[in-house]
Amino acid sequence: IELAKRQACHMAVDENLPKSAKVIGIGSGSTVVYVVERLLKKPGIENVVFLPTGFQSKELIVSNGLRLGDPDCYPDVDVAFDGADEVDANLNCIKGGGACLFQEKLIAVLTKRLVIVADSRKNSEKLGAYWVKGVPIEVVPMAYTFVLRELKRLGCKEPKLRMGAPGKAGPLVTDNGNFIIDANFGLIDKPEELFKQIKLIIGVVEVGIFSQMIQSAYFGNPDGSVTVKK
Ligand code: DER
Repeated sequence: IELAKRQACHMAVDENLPKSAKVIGIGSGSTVVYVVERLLKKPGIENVVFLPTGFQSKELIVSNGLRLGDPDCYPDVDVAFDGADEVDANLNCIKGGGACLFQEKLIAVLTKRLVIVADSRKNSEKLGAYWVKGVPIEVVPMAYTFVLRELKRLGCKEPKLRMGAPGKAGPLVTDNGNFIIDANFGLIDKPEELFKQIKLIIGVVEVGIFSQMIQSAYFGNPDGSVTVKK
């Protein structure tokens, strides 16, 4: 799987890094590490500013000696590379498996081009087919009970508050100080519509459905080949 991820990331960088790139967004998760690995080999990369999508992403930038920026100072991103939990036939994505979906979506709306990198497990026809943990939803802590109730009203049988990792009693807390609810809606025929319905629930900060935001997706296959969706 790691070789597959690496192949996908190297091709994604080689095919999508504009020569004039000044600001690059770096996503979260285990796959995007190989994007940074490739970028480090590009001449002039020391002059590029990198925007993170969360604490882990920031650490990845800083630990590789790359220049760190933030959206306040660098609101125009030339290209962003990020992982995903599932990508359907129309380049809609479920994101948020790593609980970084809010900052990921902020970078997604700031960038001219958003490129997804993943292994073949994420390459799907319809959202919900592979990623069965549910749509990740970032919520304001004091509203989570209300949001759980509204998600049931929308048809989710058992929305779940995401609990912290072992050694952390209580729910996971995001980089922004919020909770995550995972809501399984089964196969998602109309991602854009579901996104809008969830987003309107009071207390919802952001929804891990990225609809019509991705320009291309690179999937590493076990045989070392790469499938590209555009
Ligand atoms: O949370 C996210 O959307 C991340 O991009 C993440 O889920 C991708 O993780 P992976 O690259 O480790 O599969």
